[in-house]
Amino acid sequence: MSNVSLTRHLLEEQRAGHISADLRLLIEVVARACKTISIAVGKGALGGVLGEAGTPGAASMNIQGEAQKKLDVIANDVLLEANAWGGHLAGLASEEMDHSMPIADLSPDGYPSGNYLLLFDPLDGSSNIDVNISVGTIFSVLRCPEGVAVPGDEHFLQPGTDQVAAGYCTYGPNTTLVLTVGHGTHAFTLDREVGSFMLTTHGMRIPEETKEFAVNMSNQRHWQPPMQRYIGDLLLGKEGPRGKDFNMRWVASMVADVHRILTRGGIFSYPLDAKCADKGGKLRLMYEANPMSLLVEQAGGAASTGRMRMLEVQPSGLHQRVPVFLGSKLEVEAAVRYHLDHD
Ligand code: AHM
Ligand code: MG
Repeated sequence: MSNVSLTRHLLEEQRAGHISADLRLLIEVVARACKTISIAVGKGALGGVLGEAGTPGAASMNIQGEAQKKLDVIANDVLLEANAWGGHLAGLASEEMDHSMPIADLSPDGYPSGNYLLLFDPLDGSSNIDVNISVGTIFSVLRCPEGVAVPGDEHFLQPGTDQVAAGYCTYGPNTTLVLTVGHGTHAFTLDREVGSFMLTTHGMRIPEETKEFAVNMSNQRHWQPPMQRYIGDLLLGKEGPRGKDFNMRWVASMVADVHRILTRGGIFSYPLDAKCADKGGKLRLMYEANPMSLLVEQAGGAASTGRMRMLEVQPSGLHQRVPVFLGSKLEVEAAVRYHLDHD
C-alpha cells in the first residue's frame, strides 16, 4: 500500500494545477461525510438504522416516488450538514430532494457561498441496505455559472463534460472512495484505524474487452428490440456471433457493479424498458450516469445512452433519467452498434 493519503493526493493535484484550493477542500468535505455515512451503514441493525423512513404504514417518499430508507435520509442529512459551512459551494442537489438548494437557504446563519455546485445520490442501491450488500454514495461537482449568486435548478443543467470532479464511495467489505478530477481515476481505501483514505490504486484501467455483463435479466421481456438482440447474442456464447462465452454479474447497487468494472472490466447496462420508458430510463443522469461515466472514461472505458456519448447529453431536468451502457470500451461500442443498426 502507498502512504499517499487522499489529502496529499489532492494537494498534489492542486500543485499540478488540476484543481483549485476550494475544489480540494470541497472534495475533502465530501470524503469526510462519506466516512460518517460508512460508520452509520456499518452499524446496521445495532444502530437502529435499517428499514424504511417515516411512520409504520406511511413510508416517506422521495421525488422519484420511491420509499425512502432510514439510511437514505441519514446519508442525505450528513451530506447537507457537512457541506453547509465549508464556503466552497453555491448550491447542492440530491436525488432525494425535490429541488436544488442554494447554500444561502441551507445556512441561515450566514455561512459564505462559493463557486461550485455539488450533486449527489446519498445512498445508491437502497434495495440492498437491509440485506448487508454493498451500497454507496455517488457525487458530481460542477462550476456555478459566473454571475450567479443564488443558483436555481436550471444552473445545474450542464452536460457531464462540464464536471470538474466526480466520484463514489462504496460501503462494502471495505470502504473505498473512487475519484476523478479529470486526470485519471484513482481509488482510496479507508484505513479504519487511522481514519484516513489511502491511495490504493493510482490510474485505474478498464480492459478494452470483456466477457462479463451486468444487467437486470428479469426485465428482458420489457426491453426494446436492439437490447433483446444484443443480450441474446451474448447468451449464445461461443456458438453465437460474438464467438465467446459471457458471464453475468448483477449486484443491483450501481456503485458495486461499476466498482467491479473499474477493477476487472465488464459492461454495465440499465437500458430503456417498457416499465421505465415513460420516464426515459431507470437511472438518473445527474446523480448516477454522469459521474460514473466520467470515472469510466477517465479509466479508459466508454459510457453511452446506447445512441450517444453520455457526457454530451444536454440535461433538461434535474431528475432526468437515461438508459445507461458503460464499461469496457469495445463492448460498449458493440452494444451501441446494435442500437444504431436498428435505428
Ligand atoms: P436507487 O438510487 O434508488 O438505489 O436506484 C438505483 C439502483 C442502482 O444502484 C441499481 O443499478 C439499480 O437501481 C437496481 O435496479 P433493479 O432493482 O432493477 O435491480
Ligand atoms: Mg441511486
